[in-house]
Amino acid sequence: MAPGFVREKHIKYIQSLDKKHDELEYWLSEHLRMNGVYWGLTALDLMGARDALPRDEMIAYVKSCQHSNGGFGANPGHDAHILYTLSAIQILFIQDAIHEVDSTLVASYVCSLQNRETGAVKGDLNGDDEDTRFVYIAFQTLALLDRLRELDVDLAVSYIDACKNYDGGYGMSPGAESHAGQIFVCVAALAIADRLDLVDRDLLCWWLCERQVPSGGLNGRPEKLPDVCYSWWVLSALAVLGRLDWIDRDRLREFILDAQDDELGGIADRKGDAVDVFHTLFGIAGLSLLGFEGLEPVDPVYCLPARVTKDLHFTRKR
Ligand code: GRG
Ligand code: ZN
Repeated sequence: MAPGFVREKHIKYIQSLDKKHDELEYWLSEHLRMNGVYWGLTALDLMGARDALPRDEMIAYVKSCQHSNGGFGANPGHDAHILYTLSAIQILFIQDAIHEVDSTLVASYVCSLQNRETGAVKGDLNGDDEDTRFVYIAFQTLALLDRLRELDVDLAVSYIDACKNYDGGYGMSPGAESHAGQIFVCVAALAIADRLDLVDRDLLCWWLCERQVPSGGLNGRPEKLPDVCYSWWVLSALAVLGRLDWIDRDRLREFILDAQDDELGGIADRKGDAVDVFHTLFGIAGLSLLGFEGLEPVDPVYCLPARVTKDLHFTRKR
């Protein structure tokens, strides 16, 4: 029998992450700090505890990571990348502080990463790695800034469509294998663009619900181990496509609760492993999608508290 949800311990665990400056783990995660703040803040907000981290300090930290080209790094002095730029804008959005940054500059950074021939988006100005993750990130960042029209959305949608596979799933680039993480980003991007008509809904949802294994957990591809973060990548896509009831909710809930550290807080990828803030967010967000009592509703497209995105859904249609 899985333990109950240890809300207070999860809150303390997330609060403790910023106080571990003398521990190796803190410095090893330095390159992910902006993502970490988004994961921690969103998890707290879904537990109704957004104020457990200091708001003004957080906003000042986010601003200190912005470059003159408009993009954000993971930490002050780190190179700008679209991954951290989304997390920065998500943090400001949750904190109702978007006006603290120059959104024209941020949007121009994001749009400069799009390949205007194929519609694909790269991760930063120096690299040439294109990935459906970055298309979703560009869509979400611009939607939060109300500047989606500045990107060639139709071309980006055609790139996503070119990444669709015979099994109904999506990969990171045309011809790449279907993977639940990539399916989440493609489905959510198509939702933002109001182009879910391009999804082969029954075929894809069949592939997604097949991800549930006998332990109740979900894996990201056939034959792989179940992992709590797929409670987000798989479940959110099923939620967007209206097929949440195609998985066994009770068994998945038990799998997530079992992966908690019920003494010190936090959630791991699976029972017995070390906890981290990434799996803590996706475990909590998965429980929220399952309608778990006491959690705030999460938006399956934006992975943000539904409270802060409710008006975006009226502006999504172009
Ligand atoms: C706002 C929620 C949100 C996300 C931002 C970065 C990003 C956009 C999305 C990431 C989507 C993705 C590819 C998730 C998968 C992450 C993951 C668990 C990768 C592991 O893949 P493998 O192949 O592991 O190493 P498996 O589970 O297949 O063994
Ligand atoms: Zn994982």
